[in-house]
Amino acid sequence: MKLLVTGGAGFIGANFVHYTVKHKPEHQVTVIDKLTYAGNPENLTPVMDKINFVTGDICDEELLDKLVADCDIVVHFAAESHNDNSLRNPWPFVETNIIGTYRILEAVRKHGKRLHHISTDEVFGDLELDDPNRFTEDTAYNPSSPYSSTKAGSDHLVRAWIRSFGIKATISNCSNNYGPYQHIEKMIPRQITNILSDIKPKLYGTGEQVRDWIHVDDHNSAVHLILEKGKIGDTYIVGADNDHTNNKMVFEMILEVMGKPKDWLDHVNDRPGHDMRYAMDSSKLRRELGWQPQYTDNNGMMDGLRQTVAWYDQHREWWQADKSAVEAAYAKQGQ
Ligand code: NAD
Ligand code: TDX
Repeated sequence: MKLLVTGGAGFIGANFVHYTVKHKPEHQVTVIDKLTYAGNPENLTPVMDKINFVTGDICDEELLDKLVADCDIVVHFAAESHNDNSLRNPWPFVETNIIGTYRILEAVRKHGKRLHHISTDEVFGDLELDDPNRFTEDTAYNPSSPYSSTKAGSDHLVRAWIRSFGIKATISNCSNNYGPYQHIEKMIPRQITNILSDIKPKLYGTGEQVRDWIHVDDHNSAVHLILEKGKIGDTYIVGADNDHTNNKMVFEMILEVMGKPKDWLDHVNDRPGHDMRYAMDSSKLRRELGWQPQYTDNNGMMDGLRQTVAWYDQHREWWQADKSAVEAAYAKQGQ
């Protein structure tokens, strides 16, 4: 199969390309990536001789038409992905997440190609801390931030193109990912690189918010399974049952793995509109497609974190040049 991977120079996309080259070498991979601040071609250096890399924008109709015509499946990761940035400047989120997805839908419709659309748990909004429910494929959409509302918009476009035009598409909504190559603006790599730089971790607000964490390789094994066995038109929830408060993640997990005292952190301003809790019920994916995550429960999460800490420790040249600018942008918000 010829895969066109959008956003393949970003965190999850690059890990997907590595995973594909290693575990599914029968596929030919072309990446299209605009190389925004979040995209780094060095993320693909180890596999660059095995793939085709195109620098370009998914909003570029002509380029997309040519690339989609020449592939079998589009795997669509490209997005503006960070909530805090969407609060500072929402426009790139509207442009890439909504208009970009529209361009992809029109190209796959024209050329009759398969699409897998990567989305997020955030489209469902949030749960109360004491709510026993988890998000399922049937949960109503209720996004909170400019980021999550543009991702929700993109999911609605995909669903409408499936129903109205009969395109061959699937959608997955995944929980919070962690692992190598994640931009240091995000929670886990921000705290790891803070500690490696002798800066205290920064916890928003009370730290009571809950996130459901998944190792990026578990997300990508799910994506491959959906590409192989997913039912056209269906949505799949992806989550590894690792929901923890941010307090626990910082106090008991990151600080412990990195050998620092439990109270070595700063409480900083909260995120406006901060979602309280995400929790995912991935039983459909497990039951229908036989998916099993590798990094589950507390032990799995701690193993994944240790590997991730080691990766950032061993790849300081990958993040050090960006660190002061990322922290300066946060400092302006009191974060
Ligand atoms: P990322 O920000 O690390 O990477 C995004 C990539 O897309 C970058 O390489 C960037 O250059 C590229 N890109 C941005 N705009 C583009 C455009 N107009 N044209 C072409 N390329 C463009 O994001 P990520 O964390 O790897 O997320 C990938 C996808 O997974 C996104 O769709 C995101 O919504 C979704 N997702 C992320 C998480 C998470 O925890 N990170 C969880 C669930 C779903
Ligand atoms: O410095 C921080 N301190 C802190 O307490 C940062 C950066 C975050 N946080 C909190 C905010 C969230 O409750 O940690 C939690 C996780 O924050 P992020 O890493 O920014 O992730 P989140 O906003 O939950 O969104 C992520 O998961 C869903 C991804 O960025 C999205 O792309 C994905 O869709």
